[in-house]
Amino acid sequence: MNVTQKILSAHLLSGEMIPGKEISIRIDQTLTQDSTGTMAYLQFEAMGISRVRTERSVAYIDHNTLQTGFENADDHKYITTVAKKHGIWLSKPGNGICHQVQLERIGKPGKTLLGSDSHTPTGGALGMIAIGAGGLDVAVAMGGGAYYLDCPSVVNVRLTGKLSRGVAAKDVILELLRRLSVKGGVGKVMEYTGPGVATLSIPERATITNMGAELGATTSVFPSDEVTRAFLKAQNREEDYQPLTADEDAVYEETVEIDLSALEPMVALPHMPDNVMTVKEAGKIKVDQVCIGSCTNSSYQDMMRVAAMLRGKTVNPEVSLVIAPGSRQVLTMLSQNGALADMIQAGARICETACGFCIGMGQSPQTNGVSVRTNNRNFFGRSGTKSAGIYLVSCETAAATALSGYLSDPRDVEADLDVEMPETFVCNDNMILPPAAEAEAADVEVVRGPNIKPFPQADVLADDLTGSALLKMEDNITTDHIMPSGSNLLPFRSNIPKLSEYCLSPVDATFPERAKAAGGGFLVAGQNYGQGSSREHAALVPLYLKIRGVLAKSFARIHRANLINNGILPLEFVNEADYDRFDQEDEIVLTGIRQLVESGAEEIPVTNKTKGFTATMKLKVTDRQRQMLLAGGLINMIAGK
Ligand code: MIC
Ligand code: SF4
Repeated sequence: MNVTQKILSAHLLSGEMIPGKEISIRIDQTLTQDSTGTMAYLQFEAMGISRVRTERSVAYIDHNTLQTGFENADDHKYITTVAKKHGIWLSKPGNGICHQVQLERIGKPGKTLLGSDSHTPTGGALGMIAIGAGGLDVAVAMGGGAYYLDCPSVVNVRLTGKLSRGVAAKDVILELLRRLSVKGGVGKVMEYTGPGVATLSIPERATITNMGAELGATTSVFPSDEVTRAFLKAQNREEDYQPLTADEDAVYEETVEIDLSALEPMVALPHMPDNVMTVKEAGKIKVDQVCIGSCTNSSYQDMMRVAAMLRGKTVNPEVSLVIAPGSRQVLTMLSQNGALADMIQAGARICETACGFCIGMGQSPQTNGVSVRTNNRNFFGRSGTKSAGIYLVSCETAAATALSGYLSDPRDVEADLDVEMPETFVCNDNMILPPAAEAEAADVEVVRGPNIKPFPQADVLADDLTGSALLKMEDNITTDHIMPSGSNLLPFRSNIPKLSEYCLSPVDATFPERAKAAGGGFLVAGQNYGQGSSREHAALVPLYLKIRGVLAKSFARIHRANLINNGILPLEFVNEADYDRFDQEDEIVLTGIRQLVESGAEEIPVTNKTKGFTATMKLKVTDRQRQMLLAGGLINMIAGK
């Protein structure tokens, strides 16, 4: 067996391990973060389970930390109290980005982790099967319920050679994105093998597994080896180590070969993470801002390389350099060893250890600005400035760029980039609060400020559905299009009515008004609809606007599950050419849809009344998902049972 099969089969609760077939697995650990967590906990409460049944569940507060009004603080208070009551550990704001802290302090080889954040696969660096999902699926897992997924096919990403000086782990994943695209990993686990694996540290592996999310992959995983042991030992938890490698005769569905020695510094150009070329090919681009941090590139090793490059130099006068170390552990160590002073002296602006600029919480670039960043997503508008162009690079390329003022190849900068992994990290978990003991949980009061609003629930599926095509969209619509974030909107993640005023506004600002006036309808989209974030809000808000179904060429994995969990029909064009025959405002009818879903029909006739034709759409769902659609979503289904 390969590593993926070993972990999945050890956790298998139902189904057969045949790629494409539904399986369900037991979840050992969960994580939530604040921007998806409030909804996940409201849903967890609605299920009426008093205490989590996982080995370890952690609630992180790392996304909304600007606290520009009472809303963020309300969310923090709610999460803190609800976690304490129900057996969940709480990582306080300031302790770090969820994926970085989970890697340092919580993750364990061989375990399963489900997180309400699409970059949960970061944990794959430790040899875990770590999957991102919607808040509702995570709530179910916290309650001890199974997690259902399509059994993935496993891709062998065989690494040979060794990265050369100035070429980073980020360049490995950018190269994969260049080759495979943002749809290339759908339905797959990217499993790393080969002699190159041993040359990569755990944080380097984590950069790769983290950004595997951008391939659309179910997750990514590395073996657990001596490098893993050394990392866990340095984190003062060697007892969590367990070796885990693929068998000699392990079988994979596909193989991709990467020679690490042959790689060069890469860059993803606006506005897609797969719009990749080498830094040299991109040429001399003048830059206004450089941001270093995010869950992709904010480890101690990353930061030490940046500090080495900045030491004794000054950032280009026309560049604003922002650095956000990923965790309090990293920040503490940088402040103790002087590296932080090197950064500050070079002219860097140091930000809180949080998601920050990556999710548009501050540091929006100037009009038409060029911003070079180390995060994983450069989707249109995500930075908070619609006219800005975001370029994704490694920490080394970012530091070289900050110094020169132009997109620059780090191999041209003189600095000692050989940063050894420390033998011991500073381990202090005093910002991870334990939950109340079971006997005392009843006395914990859950505090709900005025920003905490109930979540919408779907109705049972009607016999027929009618409505107009409220919006027609292109390929690769992201969750940042469907439900934008940033400092204006992230404070309202617990307030669906307020968020609904901005739904799909980056595509068409008139959409929310029109949807409300029409009393709901349908959406039409191209390939890979809903790629990106796990935010369930991208389904909850359309549900609130009474969207009954999405007609698309294809869907991204997490978003598709979120739609079904919330009772919205995901329908795929059987004949892609039919997409061209639908226009915005066409009247759509799904006659006898309830009966069709009940009967297990996989082909759904969708009538376009305006144009006078009927297209066949695919409803590719399992029996369990059919029950969910009929009941009006997962919570209704559970309540009905
Ligand atoms: C993101 O990177 O888009 C986020 C913000 O972390 C999201 C979660 C969210 O929308 O709150 C994710 O990746 O799932
Ligand atoms: Fe936070 Fe950005 Fe990572 Fe999402 S991608 S978890 S916003 S740092």
